[in-house]
Amino acid sequence: MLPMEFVDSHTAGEPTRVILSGGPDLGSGPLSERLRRLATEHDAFRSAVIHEPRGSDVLVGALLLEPQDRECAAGVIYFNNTGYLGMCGHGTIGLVATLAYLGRLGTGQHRIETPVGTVRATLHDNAEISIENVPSYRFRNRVQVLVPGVGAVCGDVAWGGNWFFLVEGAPVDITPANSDKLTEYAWSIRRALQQQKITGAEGAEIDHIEISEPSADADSRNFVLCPGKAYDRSPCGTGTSAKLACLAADGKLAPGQIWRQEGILGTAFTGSYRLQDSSGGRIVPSITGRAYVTAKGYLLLQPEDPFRDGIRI
Ligand code: PYC
Repeated sequence: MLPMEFVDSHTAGEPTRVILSGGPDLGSGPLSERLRRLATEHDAFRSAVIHEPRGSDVLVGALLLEPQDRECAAGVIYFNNTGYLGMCGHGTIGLVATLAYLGRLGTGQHRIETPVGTVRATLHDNAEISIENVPSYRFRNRVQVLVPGVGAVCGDVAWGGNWFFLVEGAPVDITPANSDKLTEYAWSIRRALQQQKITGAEGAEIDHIEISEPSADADSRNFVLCPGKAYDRSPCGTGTSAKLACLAADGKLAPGQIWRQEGILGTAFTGSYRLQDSSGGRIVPSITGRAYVTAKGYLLLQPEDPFRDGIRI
């Protein structure tokens, strides 16, 4: 494998590693087809980039690709310590900050192709970045799941580019000091959802758990557990989109109204939505945040390295 050129950034505390070159050849088909090829034929690439010793469980990777639609500024596939993400909000903000840092994007609006659809991103003069996410919606309302050792937990199932189970009310305050307890709580909900076969549309696995509580400094504070048991350091772009879809469905947030979503570190995204043209209850969420570039370099994969493809546990 060739050296892989990368840029690291963080968005509201959550890291993104953009692979600029040296990734596998996935052809030039639709992003969903290239994702299928990446997952089935080149999963060692994901593992080498994300797992120790080069990465960590909390890192989200972003493979930069030529878009199929030439109107788009870039194509991208996101991945993490356990697999692949349809879309990633903090990752898209990190991707735009990275491309701006490299001089490949200027201020203004850009389109980015992902495996679950095209998203719009705007780089503002003040370096903030807004993304207009894929259409989002609440799939099921007030679903009860019986969680062993906890009892009945009620939540909504919503799509924000990934599948979320959203619970109002946390068992302990949402602070970094409580991250272990929050992780165990959210993980037990995730397992119970699997066991009780509670899914998203068409049987899709709900692989993100979002716990919210009121906040003094924002409209809400959340803890989001990602598929590989790492928690999102940011307020989670797709999670905030799913939350906006639930608020819209409950009539608690009007189109255009601002929602400030804080994450576990106290960093915040600003969200709002418009109704999708042909509606059916779907909204188009906009999420605004800021990312900072932290590193640039090459990942090297020496053939004789026993951990060339990362340490898979
Ligand atoms: O910001 O959408 C997001 C996200 C998903 C997983 C981690 N971050």
